[in-house]
Amino acid sequence: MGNKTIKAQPSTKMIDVPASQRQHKITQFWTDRTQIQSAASLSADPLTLYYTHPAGVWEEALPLGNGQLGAMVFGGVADERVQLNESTLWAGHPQDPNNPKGKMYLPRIQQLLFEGKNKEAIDLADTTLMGLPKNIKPYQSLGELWFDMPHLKAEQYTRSLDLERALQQTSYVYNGIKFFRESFISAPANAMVMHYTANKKQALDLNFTWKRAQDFSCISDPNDSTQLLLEGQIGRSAPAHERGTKFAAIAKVILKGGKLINADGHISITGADEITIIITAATDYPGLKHIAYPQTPVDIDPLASCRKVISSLNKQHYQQLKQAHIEDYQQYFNRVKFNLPDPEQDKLAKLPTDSLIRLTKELQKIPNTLVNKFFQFGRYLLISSSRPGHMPANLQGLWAWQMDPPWNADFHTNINLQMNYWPAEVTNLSELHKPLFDLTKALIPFGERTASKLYGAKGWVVHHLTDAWGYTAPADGVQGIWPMGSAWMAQHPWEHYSYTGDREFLKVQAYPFMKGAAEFILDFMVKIPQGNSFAGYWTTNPSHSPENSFILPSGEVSSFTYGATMDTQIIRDLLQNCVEATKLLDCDPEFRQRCQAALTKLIPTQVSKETGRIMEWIEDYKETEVNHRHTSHLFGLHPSNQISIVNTPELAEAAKKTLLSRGDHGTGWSLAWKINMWNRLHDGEHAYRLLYNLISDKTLPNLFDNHPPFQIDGNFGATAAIAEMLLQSQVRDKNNNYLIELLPALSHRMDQGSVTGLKARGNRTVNIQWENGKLKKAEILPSSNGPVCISYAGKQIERNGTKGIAVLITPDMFQ
Ligand code: FUC
Repeated sequence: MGNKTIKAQPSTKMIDVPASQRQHKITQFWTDRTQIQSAASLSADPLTLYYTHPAGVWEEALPLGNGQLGAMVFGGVADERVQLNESTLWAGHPQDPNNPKGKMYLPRIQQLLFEGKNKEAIDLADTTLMGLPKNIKPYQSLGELWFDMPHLKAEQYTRSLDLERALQQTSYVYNGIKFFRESFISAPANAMVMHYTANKKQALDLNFTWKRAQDFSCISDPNDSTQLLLEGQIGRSAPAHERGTKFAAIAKVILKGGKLINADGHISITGADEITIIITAATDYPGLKHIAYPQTPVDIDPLASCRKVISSLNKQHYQQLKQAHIEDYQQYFNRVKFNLPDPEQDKLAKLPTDSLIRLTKELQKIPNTLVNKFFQFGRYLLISSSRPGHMPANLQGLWAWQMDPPWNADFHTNINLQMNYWPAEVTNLSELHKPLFDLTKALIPFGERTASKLYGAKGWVVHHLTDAWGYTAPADGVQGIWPMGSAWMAQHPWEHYSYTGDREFLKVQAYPFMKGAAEFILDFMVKIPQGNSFAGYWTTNPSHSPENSFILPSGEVSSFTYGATMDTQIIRDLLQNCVEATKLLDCDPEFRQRCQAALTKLIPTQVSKETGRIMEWIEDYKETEVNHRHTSHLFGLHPSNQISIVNTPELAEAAKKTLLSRGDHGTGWSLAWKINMWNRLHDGEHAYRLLYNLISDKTLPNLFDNHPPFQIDGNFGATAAIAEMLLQSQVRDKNNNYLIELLPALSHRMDQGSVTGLKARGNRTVNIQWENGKLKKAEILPSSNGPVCISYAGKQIERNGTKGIAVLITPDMFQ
């Protein structure tokens, strides 16, 4: 313990350690050696995930998080594994990946596409528009804590995740002694806390160490024998210019009774009554506010940041830390209560969560108790992965165990990142939307450089993905030339304003983001030449309907084109929102006129004469994959509101045909999107069928969405969809007031229930109760005086709302 020579290494500022202490790589297959002999009888807590055995693989472990730190707890007995993340631990650095040839060759590429010479256009675009480099670097796991205890047999085992208090618990009996472990990640403490107890004194023996796959050291802290340090730097053995983010973590032990030995990067505890382990982590990532190209060197010492956190917590007792964590978490979680009563609640609530998922298939319906859990789990994940001041939720929220997670666990902006935030407003977690706006703000200078260098355009652009370092150029392959990411991202601050009515936010953040995105679009769009369909209209060129391809009349397969339907729908949404924002803020009349003029030049959403479906491209091409996972050309149905059964019934009918032909299967997120779309068509039965497919087929044992592999967007998209089965507010009435639609897409499978605390646009809080598939009662709490317009079962009513006084709604009002 602490008897090694420690000297500072000037180049990396990290503690130098002998090779023996660096041997904690995750190389061997992990398994818990314990034989589980019996499971505990489970308490019937409806909002808890239960299991009767430890996680065998990561996808069975249970997530904890506070927006900065994340952990996956396996619940092992003899061998426990806790995999950790820090949300800023990204490989890479800011760069200028914009292809210098872009602007020069753009007109030629556009001409080739207008002439139908797609193949030539692809070849030219591949060498002149693609980012240099065209791939981004990944988000990485921070490291893992591996524990062992001498308990090779366990009885009455259970592990759980309590969604109401954000606590993970593991308990079992060994040798007649009951052992109990509880963990959480606290936002106020900025730390994970693990607490070990037993119902007998001196019963706790525990060893643990830090592990990682690469680029790290595990060190017994020379300054504090109760601490084990993890230190590293991405690519630390690479040449200096290739080294990346530095990181550090501390695991600190606080003992009641017992002895502790800390040596060679291992802590061993014997005979303790109680063990508390406090874990914190930090990196030298400068923060979204400070990324810039070229990057100014940062001087952040991650280990010093960790030491500061630990010393600030030193004096707090476990119960105090726990209490503060629960209070902080519940300020968000408790805002919405949702209950679908389950006639078999007593029986089903006692089933482990993985069995409940399996039962779904057997029953051919989702047990209500599982719908309740699944809905609140989505909210739990957003509270745990997206907190103001931290990074937005990435493709895996903030949980990833690999050094190279699927799709780099990046921010995909052609559906996935946006989907992560669909539940933020309607499920009353509005503040948690803010990390997305911080990312947006950070991207603007990078996106302006890309707009100018590639397209000679003003404003800012983002293509189909981005990272923590402001990557805005086209990435991956030619399918990455999709300059619509910024325009879609700009929908989110507008939605935040629509729900909250926060004018200051509209003025200071939303509108500047939207205006910049629209300025790019207005410069980027070109006039369609004579000889082509819609000659004289304005359109995007080049363009893609994300990731789908089509067959040209010549038989050639392509995905590259001009004027894909989705582009026009995104642009219409953005320009209309900009027009409205300039009116609300009484500003920029000239810009408003430009937007209005452009709106009259946009190609209308077209219906195929042949199939009756919404056309995905400007020509009625046949798609190569009828069941393609993206339903991009229905952006107008959801998340936009250009297609609705009230205002555009013919388009709604065409959208329905489109959804039917796309089918009822797909990746997790694809299903979640389609559920939202069926909701907008007020088809609760179809929406429920897809929710069933999602939960029975695309949900992992820990309730994570299974793309496959795990991708978190499906959780978020489905949570938003369950809320929109009960409440929608995107449609306006004739006076431009948001219409509060009660129970617009209720399936007979959910024919009884209640929800409180959902949000409708215009900052209204909505509580609804229903019985036998019909509205029983609703309360709408307005945040300002004025008309409140409500629709139910196809009928509309209007009431005068008074700020802070609930408007009571009963079904007889709609007769
Ligand atoms: C989009 C999808 C894929 C995947 C990836 C991260 O490109 O088409 O299915 O979700 O994002």
